[in-house]
Amino acid sequence: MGVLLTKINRRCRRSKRYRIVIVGLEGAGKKTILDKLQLGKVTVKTLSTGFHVRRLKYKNIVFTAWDLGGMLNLRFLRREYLKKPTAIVYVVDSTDEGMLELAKEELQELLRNTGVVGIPLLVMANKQDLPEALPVSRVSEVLNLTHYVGPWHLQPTCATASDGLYESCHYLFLMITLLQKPA
Ligand code: G3D
Ligand code: MG
Repeated sequence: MGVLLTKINRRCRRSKRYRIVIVGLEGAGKKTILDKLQLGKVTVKTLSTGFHVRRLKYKNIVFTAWDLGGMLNLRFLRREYLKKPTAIVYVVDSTDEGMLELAKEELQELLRNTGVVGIPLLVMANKQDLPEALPVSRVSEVLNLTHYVGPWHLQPTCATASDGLYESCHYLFLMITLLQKPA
């Protein structure tokens, strides 16, 4: 992981800052993922609405992690904060199909709000260690990923065991450096 991040950093130092937004419903595993990646100190900001935002800076890559609460009245707020990310990392809990449906709606709303067509999208189908976890093929189906217009990758993960995190970084690296110009 460290070697890969060093490569990303080296690559990014030559260019502008990349802004990666990590989003997902509460409890999907974002904090665990960021903790496992050990990218640096995480700043947690809790808005008056109870909405959590974590900002994490690794050299000139900025990760912003959001908990999406599924609350429609927060959409304006999201639009304000989610301007022009370089890529979106979308973390879902693979164990609950009902929540995945909600996650799909949130993702679609989010992509509309960012106004960025075809932005690289990395979906992490997290909690694959649990027996009730849906297979990635089903996660892909529920999220309707095959209709996504830009480059995307769906990665099965178990954040608590760090499984799939290296692969996630690898695909993110490929998508943001090879397919996307810096913002
Ligand atoms: P969030 O930041 O998206 O809200 P968290 O999610 O990272 O806080 O994770 C929510 C809970 O899910 C945590 O449990 C965390 O340990 C657990 N979790 C995260 N990833 C995985 C995973 O891959 N597998 C399993 N089995 N659990 C996971 P607690 O008990 O601390 O609330
Ligand atoms: Mg949480």
